[in-house]
Amino acid sequence: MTRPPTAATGATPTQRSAGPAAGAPATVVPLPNGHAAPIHDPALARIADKVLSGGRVTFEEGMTLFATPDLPGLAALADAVRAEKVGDKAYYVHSLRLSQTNVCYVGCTFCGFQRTMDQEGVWDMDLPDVWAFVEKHATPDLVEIHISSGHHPKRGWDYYLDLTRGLTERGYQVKAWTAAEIHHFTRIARPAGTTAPVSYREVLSELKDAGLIAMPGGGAEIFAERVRRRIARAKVDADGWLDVHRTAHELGLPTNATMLYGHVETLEERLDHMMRIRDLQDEAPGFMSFVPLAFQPDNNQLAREIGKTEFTTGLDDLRNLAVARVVLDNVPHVKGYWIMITPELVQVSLGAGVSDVDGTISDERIAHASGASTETGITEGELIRLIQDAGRTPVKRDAIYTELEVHPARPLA
Ligand code: V47
Repeated sequence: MTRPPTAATGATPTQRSAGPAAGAPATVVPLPNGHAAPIHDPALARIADKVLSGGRVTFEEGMTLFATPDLPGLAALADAVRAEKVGDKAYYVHSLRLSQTNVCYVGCTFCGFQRTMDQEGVWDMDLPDVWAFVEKHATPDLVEIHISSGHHPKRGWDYYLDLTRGLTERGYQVKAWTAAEIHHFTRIARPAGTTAPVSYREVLSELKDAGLIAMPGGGAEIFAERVRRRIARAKVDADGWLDVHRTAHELGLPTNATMLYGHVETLEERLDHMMRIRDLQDEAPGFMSFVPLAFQPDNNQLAREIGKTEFTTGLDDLRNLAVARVVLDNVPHVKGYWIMITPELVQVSLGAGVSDVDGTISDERIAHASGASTETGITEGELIRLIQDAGRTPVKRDAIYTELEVHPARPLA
């Protein structure tokens, strides 16, 4: 990426002076609207020059992004990186969240959603219940069904294939099964009488044949072993998660990557997580979107253990999204997940690196089981309005970012 001279200063990355005069910005970031944003922190300015000249941030520079006191400068840099990828477009999908069960045996400590089979509040849909649920919630515009559920100890492999196939045959794009679930499927898909798990490749190929079009990014949590052992001990490990996504990408199945932040992880561990995703994307491209998930602190063991009752703050959320946008230079989109950080903050984050606002969702269960304060769904009209009012062009997409409809941008007054 070459940074053009800016109207404000005519400066290019290589023309920046060694040190700013008192009060003067160290550098400026060209914005898509033809304006330029000042960067006041010299350490951030050095990184901006590198990034805007097509360079890639190192781990140390990533930590500088997390540490900079110049949040507006960081947001402007992330916005410039975003604009280079998508121009003034911001994406959303008409989606339905399907959580066909909350039965789960994994026991992640951050999760308020999971239940054992005999516990109060449990649900577990057979296939006819799933079809009825979808019929009840489907509108003519529905494109994507995103499945988000638990590791069920009893359901057999055919159930998951039939579920994927049945939804596909009804005309919906199925984005489903986290890497952690794929790992579980390698155990339940093995032929009777055998003990060795089948391979990730076999499981993914069968799901793809049944219609699976994309995979969500769940189950990544935080890759660092120190944290993973504490919050998701029984889940697939980091290498397993990455291996599933590598295999999916090799099979032509696009995926997302999440990161659960705002609990016991350090900023170094957040950055390490992003860097592992960046490395995998270099090696086996296929990630569509990076999705930071802000820890929801109600009704779960982790929140009780660490005495956490407060949600992440808006500035932490924004900084995290902006850092992700700058670090993950090879991932097409950073998603602002309105369910966990509110539609209002997602709208603001459209100026800090975010190019996707997820979807209409309709029936979110996981975040709300842990206290999310947002609605469980949102209308398409509301998503369009929040994008337009941020000065962006709303683009309705499908599960794999095919553009379905481009709405007009509304000029900012
Ligand atoms: O893996 C569970 C997270 C994930 C909590 O790919 C929690 O487009 C915060 O993966 N606080 C499932 N997060 C949801 C998910 C997802 C969501 C939106 C978009 C996409 C995508 C994927 O929810 C789990 C876990 O990391 N989670 N409990 C909690 N208390």
